[in-house]
Amino acid sequence: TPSAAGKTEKKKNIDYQQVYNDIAEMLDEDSDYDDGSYGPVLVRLAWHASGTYDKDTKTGGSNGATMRFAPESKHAANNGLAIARDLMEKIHAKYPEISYGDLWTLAGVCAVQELGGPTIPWRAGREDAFETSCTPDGRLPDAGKKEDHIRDIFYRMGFNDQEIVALAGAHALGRCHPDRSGFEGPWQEAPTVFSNEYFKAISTRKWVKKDLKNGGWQWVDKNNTDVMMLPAEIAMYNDKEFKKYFDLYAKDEDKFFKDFAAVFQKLLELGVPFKGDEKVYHFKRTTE
Ligand code: DDH
Repeated sequence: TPSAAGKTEKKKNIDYQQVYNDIAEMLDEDSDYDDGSYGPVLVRLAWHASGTYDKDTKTGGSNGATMRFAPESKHAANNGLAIARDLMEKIHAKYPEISYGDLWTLAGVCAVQELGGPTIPWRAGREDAFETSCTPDGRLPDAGKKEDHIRDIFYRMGFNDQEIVALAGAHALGRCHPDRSGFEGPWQEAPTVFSNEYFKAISTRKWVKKDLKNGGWQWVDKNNTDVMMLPAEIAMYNDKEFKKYFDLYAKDEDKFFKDFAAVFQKLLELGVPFKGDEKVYHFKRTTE
């Protein structure tokens, strides 16, 4: 059960590295799930919990973890994320003091790092809210729309063009599911490895339109029609301002890792009321 909103928080005594380790252990516990890792869907949970932020009204974001409640849990953009939230309930049962916002963002950090991505600095400080703080539908990007819509959505959070492209590199991970978004397939052939392969794929392959059974369409690689791009992504790639960053990250993985670490931390911290004295964690990978 969610903890009460607004209660004065005592200093919590949680071993966050241990929480990280427990989540890491969970990532590949079911080899039949998708490509064998829960990592990608946990990254998506962290992102959808955070990406509702509106900088003008200072509403939404990972503070509050309002996706626990309807109507936010039922927003079409959040289809399939019950899987990730249910996984996190098991961790929460072991660490009842942790807020859901802290837990979900920590899980996103853990998944990125364990799948080979950069170290993402992380701080605790989110507090659970009630369902009255649920955000309105429509704050997350619509994959069927074009680059102007994507700019509207991410500028509202406070990101610039380069940050938007760096964030999109998370699509190296995971896949689209017909029963969640209506799209189908991974963005490239190694969806459980965090890399700059997404940028290499979008910038070097020949993308052709494919009609889907549900009446929609997506782009597929002419030479491997199992891999895909969303309509919004090719629209972004064809935008001059966005394109230069796609090409930059395709050529320079170190630069992508560095920029992604900074912008993913920024995303996960949007709207979080830090007091300023929080410890900054750099979690150790389980392989370290
Ligand atoms: Fe995404 N994403 N995303 N995405 N996303 C989907 C899956 C995943 C868009 C649309 C979709 C980000 C940005 C965008 C991840 C991370 C991030 C799916 C498929 C759609 C559709 C869902 C499904 O069917 O299961 C669009 C549009 C954008 C945009 O920027 C224009 C960002 C910023 C992130 C991030 O994490 C920083 C991940 C990971 C997945 C794979 C999930 C899975 O289960 O696998």
